Amino acid sequence: MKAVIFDLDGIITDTAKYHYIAWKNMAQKIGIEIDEVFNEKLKGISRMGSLELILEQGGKTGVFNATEKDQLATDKNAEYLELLKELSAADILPGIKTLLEQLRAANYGVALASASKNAPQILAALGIEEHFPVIADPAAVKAGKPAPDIFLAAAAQLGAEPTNCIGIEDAEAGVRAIRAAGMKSIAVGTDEAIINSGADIIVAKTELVTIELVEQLFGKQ
Ligand code: B16
Ligand code: MG
Repeated sequence: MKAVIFDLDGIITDTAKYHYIAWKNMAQKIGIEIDEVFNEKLKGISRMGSLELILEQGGKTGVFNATEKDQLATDKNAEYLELLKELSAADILPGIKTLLEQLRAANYGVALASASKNAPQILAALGIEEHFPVIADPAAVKAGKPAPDIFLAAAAQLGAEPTNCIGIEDAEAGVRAIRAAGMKSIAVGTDEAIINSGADIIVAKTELVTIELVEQLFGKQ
């Protein structure tokens, strides 16, 4: 089976802006300032991994114990979920709904490989959960992106060989994960990290990820 494995944040919808608001507010409460440039580093990184990067940024690594860190992450997630209440089908990034429909019509396997523990709720809010028979569970894999685990888990659940899979990502850590999984990669974005990510195909925007592009990449095998 040939399959396409999607990242969520930055590919299907843009939740990065909500993550940013929630992390910024949490960081401020403990005396740390973060900006949008720093926020790029959090893309694709797990919740606790993101918190550690923020603490490091503020010179506060090791200041909080495990219980306190859990509380900080929980508070951030509560605000994030509050911000997500407004999410609807209008927030699906351009071209993605059409791509999902075309992939289904052409019998491609489709799965989600997101670091987000909120992914099932987000897909439901967008009204596209029916397109994702497989949602790899980030809590069930050993290592987060840039390790290949989440993409390999998605392929295994689909019953697809990694070499028959294309991964689509907007984060450098995500592209590294796809490449480490031995899959073909499509990267979306214009920042330097993405341009230099080594992805097989790099496009500027989600609407440029078409079924023709997917077929072209499979044809290269
Ligand atoms: P949650 P992706 C990632 O999603 C986000 O890019 C990253 O910023 C976030 O920290 C991570 O999900 C965990 O999200 O707190 O909802 O579990 O890009 O892998 O779809
Ligand atoms: Mg992403």
